[in-house]
Amino acid sequence: MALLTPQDLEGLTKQLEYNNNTIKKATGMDIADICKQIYSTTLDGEKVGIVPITSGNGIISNFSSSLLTITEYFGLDGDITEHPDVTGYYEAVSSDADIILMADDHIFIAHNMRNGKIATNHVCTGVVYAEIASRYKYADSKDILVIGLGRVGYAGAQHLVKKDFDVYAYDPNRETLEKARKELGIIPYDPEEKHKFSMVLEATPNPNTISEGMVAERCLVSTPGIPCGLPEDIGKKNEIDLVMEPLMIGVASMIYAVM
Ligand code: NAD
Ligand code: 2YH
Repeated sequence: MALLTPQDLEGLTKQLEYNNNTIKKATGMDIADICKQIYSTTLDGEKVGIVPITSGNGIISNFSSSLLTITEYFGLDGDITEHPDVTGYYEAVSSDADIILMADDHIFIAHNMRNGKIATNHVCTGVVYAEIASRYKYADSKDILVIGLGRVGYAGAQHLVKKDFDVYAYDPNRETLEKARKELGIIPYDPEEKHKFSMVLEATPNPNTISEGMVAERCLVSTPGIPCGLPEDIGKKNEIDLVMEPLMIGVASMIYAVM
């Protein structure tokens, strides 16, 4: 599983503001409005306990501070615990945190201590990036392409199927693709096909996953994938609207999900 690096998280607020502008232009809504629509919830200054976790590859130097920036950006009262791990968890619960955020190498969770709701980053990221793609103002049909059906892409594809979109999907892993066809009813997509999409959700850990034959003249690529799957020249040539940000959009989705 790909781990975030400190470099990914540099200039996070700028990245969020830039993406929020793109999202507004492309969908008419900002990220908070989109999250409110998905989960039918609102935020009200909740207290968020952020617990650094040392297991596996250990602490990412600016991960907890990035989560603090995000909670504050959305008007919440964030606090990083003094200690990591179980001691930090105890600290957060004892200091009456409403929501706890913590991540090891495998899973990143938000847990609402008041209502018991728990959400994972991979599902919430897939859902919110899918929702952004699905709200593209200039879409020419209900056809939408999902590239990559791993933990994030599968959740995104599932969300789009539930929303009644015509979901085409591609993953080089045949078993993964077949599983999504059987379980979700996605339409398997062959990258050699001449089918251009105006809405694309890309969720792979690889670059250059998007080729010219996949994207329409006016197109929104919504991608949490790191690195970005859209080659720069294709993006520029086709004036593609690109939403891509390494942490904040997914975390916003997690927080709204547990309210
Ligand atoms: P995963 O390993 O579970 O799934 C990745 C999938 O992509 C696999 O099924 C793989 O077969 C497929 N794939 C690889 N190359 C492909 C290609 N060329 N075309 C189509 N599919 C291809 O990974 P994941 O947990 O779903 O995460 C996906 C990406 O999203 C990673 O880069 C991860 O770091 C990133 N991520 C970003 C955020 C964020 O907030 N921006 C949050 C979570 C995950
Ligand atoms: O980056 C990760 C994993 N890829 C899981 C996230 C799912 N998208 N985890 C972050 C690890 C943080 C570290 N333990 C810390 O600093 O607390």
